[in-house]
This record gives sequence, C-alpha cells and structure tokens, in this order.
Amino acid sequence: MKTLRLVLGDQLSRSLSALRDVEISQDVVLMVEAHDEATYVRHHPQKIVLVLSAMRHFAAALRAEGLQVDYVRLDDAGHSGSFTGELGRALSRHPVDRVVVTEPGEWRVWDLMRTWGTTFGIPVEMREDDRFLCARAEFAAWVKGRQGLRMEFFYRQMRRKTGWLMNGDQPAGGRWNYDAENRKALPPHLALPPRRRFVPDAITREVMTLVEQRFSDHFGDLESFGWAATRAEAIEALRHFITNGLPRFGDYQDAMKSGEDALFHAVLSPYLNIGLLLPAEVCEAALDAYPQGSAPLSAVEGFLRQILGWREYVRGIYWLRMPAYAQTNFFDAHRPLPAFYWTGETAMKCLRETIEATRRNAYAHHIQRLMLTGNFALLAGIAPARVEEWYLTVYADAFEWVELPNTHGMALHADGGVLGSKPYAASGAYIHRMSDYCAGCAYDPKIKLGLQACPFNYLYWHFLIVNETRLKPNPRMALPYRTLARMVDEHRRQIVRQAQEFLAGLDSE
Ligand code: FAD
Ligand code: DLZ
Ligand code: SF4
Repeated sequence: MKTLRLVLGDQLSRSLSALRDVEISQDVVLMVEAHDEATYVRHHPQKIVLVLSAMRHFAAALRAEGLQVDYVRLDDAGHSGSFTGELGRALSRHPVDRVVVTEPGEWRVWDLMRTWGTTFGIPVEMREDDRFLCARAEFAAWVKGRQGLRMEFFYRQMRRKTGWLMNGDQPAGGRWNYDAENRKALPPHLALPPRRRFVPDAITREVMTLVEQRFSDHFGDLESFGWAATRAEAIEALRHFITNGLPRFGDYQDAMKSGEDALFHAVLSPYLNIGLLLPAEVCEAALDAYPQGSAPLSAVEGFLRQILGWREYVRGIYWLRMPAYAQTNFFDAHRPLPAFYWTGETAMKCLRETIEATRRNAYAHHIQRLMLTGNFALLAGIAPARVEEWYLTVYADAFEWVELPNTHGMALHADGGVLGSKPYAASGAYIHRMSDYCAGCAYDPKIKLGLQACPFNYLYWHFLIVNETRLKPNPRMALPYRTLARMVDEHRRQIVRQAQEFLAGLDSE
C-alpha cells in the first residue's frame, strides 16, 4: 500500500511510529516548513531556526538512507502556509492509498488532523507517539478512581514499571525522593560548567538568514544561536551534561545566580521535545552514571524525577484534560501582561535578568520560570492566557503539551489544584535565599513596605488577602493564613494600598 508519511518538526526521531514500517521502494515522507507554525504564536527566532534546521538535517539523513522525502520549504513558490494546505498539495503530487501520521504534541494540531480523512477523502492513520515512557491510555488508567493526581504517586508507579533505581519493589537507597537535599543555595565561588554550544553549519546559517528576513519582529536574539541541530550533536550535549552537570544537578536544582544562565541544568529540553533525543536514552545515560560513581544517587534520582516523573505526568494531564484545561481561571485573574515581559525594563533585578537571558538564549532554567516570571504573574493576577502565550512564545523547548500544564497548572494554579496541591507563591525572602540577585537590586527583600520594599513582599500578602476565600480552606495554606491573621488591620490596609498602586503603575504590552 503506497503511503504518504507526514513527519512534523517535533517528530524528528528515526524510531517514530509513522516511519516504522516505511516501504523505501514506494512510500513518500512529507515534511513541511509552515508559516502558520512559526506564527500561531510569534516564536523566538532561535526556536524557529532550531526546528527548521533540525528538520532539514533530519530530511537529509532520511534521504541518505534511501527514503523518498518530499520536503516543502518555507519560501517555496505556491506555499499555502499551513499543514492542511500542504498535505492537500502533496496528495495531488503523489497518488497514495493512505496517509500515516504520528499523533501530534499539540491539541490544536490534533484537532486539525482528525478532519483530514474527510477533507481529502483518503484514510488517515494516526499512530500513537510511543517515544514517551507512559502511553496516554496508561495515564488515563492510572487516573481512574483516584481523588488527587499527585505527581509523586505517578512517579513511583513509573519507577516500579521501569525498574529504574529500584531494588526489587523498594527504591534504591531506601527513599523515593531526595527533594529535600536538592534545595541548596549556590556557594559564591563554585565553578559552573560552560554550556555546550554548537557552531551553526551551512544549513543552519541558511535557515538563520531566512528567519532573519521573515521573522525579524519576533522577540529574541538570533546571533547567539548555539543549539544542536542534529542527533549527533544532541548526543554530544547529553554527554556534556552527564559529565559536567549531573553530579551537582541535585544539590543546586533550585538555585539561581546573576549572570549564570544554566547552572547545573541539562539544557536538553529542546532536543527531547523535537525528538533528537529520546527520554528513555536520556534517563539511561543518567542511570549509568550512578553505579560508576560519577554522580550521587540524589542527583540521579532528582534528574530522573524530572523526566520519568514531571515530563510524563504533565503530558498525561494535558491529554486527559484538553481542551477544557486551558479555559479554567481559578483566581479569576484578568490583568494584561506587563510590558516588561517583552522589554526587560524593570527595576526588579531578578526579573530583568531572567527576561534578558530568555531573549538571549530562548532558555531560562526551571526556577527562573517558576519562581520569578511565573510567581510574579501569579501574584500580580495576570490573565492565564496571556502568560501562557508568553511562555509558548519565548522558549526553544515550548510545545503546548508541556508548556501549558507547567504554566497554567504549576506556575499559575489556574487549574485550581489539578497539578499542584497549592500555589507556588513566594515573597522576596525565597528569592533572596536562593539567589544573589537582590544584592544588586533597587529594592530590598528585607523591607516589607515603602519605596524600597521588594514588590514580591507586598504582592505576596496582597495575593493572599484578595484570594482568602479561595485559598484559606486549603490545609497546605494554613501557615501563611495564620501569619496573616496576626497582622494588624492597618498593616493589611497598607499592603493592599501599596500593591494596588504598584499594579496600577505597570505598563501593559
Ligand atoms: P533540567 O532542569 O536539567 O531538567 C531535565 C529535563 O527534565 C528537562 O530537559 C525536561 O525535559 C524535564 N523537565 C524538568 N522539569 C520539567 C517539568 N516541570 N515539566 C516537564 N519536563 C520537565 N519545559 C519544556 O520542556 N517546555 C516548556 O514549554 C516548558 N514550559 C515551562 C513553563 C513554566 C512556567 C515552568 C515553571 C516550567 C516549564 N517547563 C517547560 C519545565 C522546565 O522548566 C523545563 O523543562 C526546563 O527548564 C528545561 O531545561 P533543562 O533541559 O535544563 O532542564
Ligand atoms: C514549532 C514549529 C515551527 C516553528 N515550525 C514548524 C514547521 O515549519 N513545520 C513543522 O512540521 N513543525 C514546525 N514546528 C513544530 C510544530 O508546531 C509542532 O509539530 C506542532 O505544534 C505539534 O506539536
Ligand atoms: Fe527580586 Fe525583590 Fe530581590 Fe529585587 S529585591 S532581586 S525584586 S526578590
């Protein structure tokens, strides 16, 4: 049966289900660079270059194997701009019996794909994306009959299933979780590993020129592009992390440092999310480091939890709850996104540095995303959809299946507690403890009110005050509400006044 096999820009894995039974003598692989995909949000130019360059390299590798690849470039004459339009045009070029695709990562594209059979009058087989460690049906079965969907219990089930870091049915070292040891602040003189960067080759440089011409008005710098664009390079980035980052990953997972963009983080998420690396091989590379003694158990467990736990869990939640998931707004938050999310122009040093790093690298590490830009948006009551659009726009690893649960659920608690049992709200004290940003800031994290007070301080208490009916019943919020109850009325009034003045003074985008 002659088959047209569509491969998307985040499906660049040779083991992809859509490619598995390819008949080299007759099938055609279709790959499409689509204007719509670069602009449904105005992606960071580094993300567009990464995806398009990796697609071109992947197509070249398939061709070298003898596969017939029909590759549609962004600037090809007659381009319709969309997946649907280009599938239609490809079907008129290739008389095939069926179309095979692997299910896409985003609900938006899945919703399109399910219409294709009827639109084009041809069988369209949508296959499972089995690059993940937990199938969608398996996640749905885990959810059945459960009251709460806590990640920790999902993660334990995944540990048992894979046998990773297990001694029989018990966790290696006697504990499931070394989280408590993963919260150290960074000692001032600790040497940090350099990020593994790759010099753009001719293919990447050609794409960079194209992206500069077409998307120069998108947020983000392109000249500092240093991402891997091939599987071989991505494997090198993985090795670099296992040797240089993993041993200290656990200890300093939650730390932040001025001028340091990645610390001991892996910087592998874009490669995992577009398919240059597979989650199983990344986990196995980390697991191999433990018996060899090159990384301690707390680091390997902490890293495994991010991929085997969080990454699989957020995908499970996304597909379980979409499309309704994106519509909830637990705090009824409607404020527009402040302009400084795009310009970086704010006196708050922690936010300024994070936004500048984001512009430079299309990357920020987890704690910057969660406890700085995310925490501020939560405390300031920014509309979830605006915040989500920002996160989907600015990061090279941003695909909605992983971005949305992290933003909507983890950072903004807009899902009312599906993903996290309480909001990750924090005052300046937390940022001061976990970073060195405050030393060079116009504000002081120890001052609660007045011109020099850290805005995170009064915004934090203001957030608790205005959301008292929503949050006070949550037993995990008992401690801050007990502190609030001890606050004299005049102090509460001053907090509300200063927070309102500050929020009213924010320029919006
Ligand atoms: P490390 O910290 O070194 O972690 C290793 C790997 O674990 C990552 O590469 C990633 O694949 C996985 N991982 C870690 N944390 C998470 C998590 N919470 N959810 C899913 N996978 C995780 N991650 C994305 O891949 N795409 C996104 O669009 C995205 N948006 C986010 C938005 C917000 C508001 C927050 C709080 C987090 C978001 N994350 C997202 C999760 C996390 O911040 C990134 O995966 C991580 O920063 C990527 O950098 P790294 O490779 O250095 O990760
Ligand atoms: C992110 C992205 C971009 C910028 N461009 C393309 C593209 O031109 N062609 C393509 O196949 N995929 C692209 N992607 C990734 C898609 O947006 C992604 O496959 C869908 O969002 C489904 O997850
Ligand atoms: Fe951020 Fe407040 Fe510290 Fe300034 S004082 S860097 S705003 S936490």
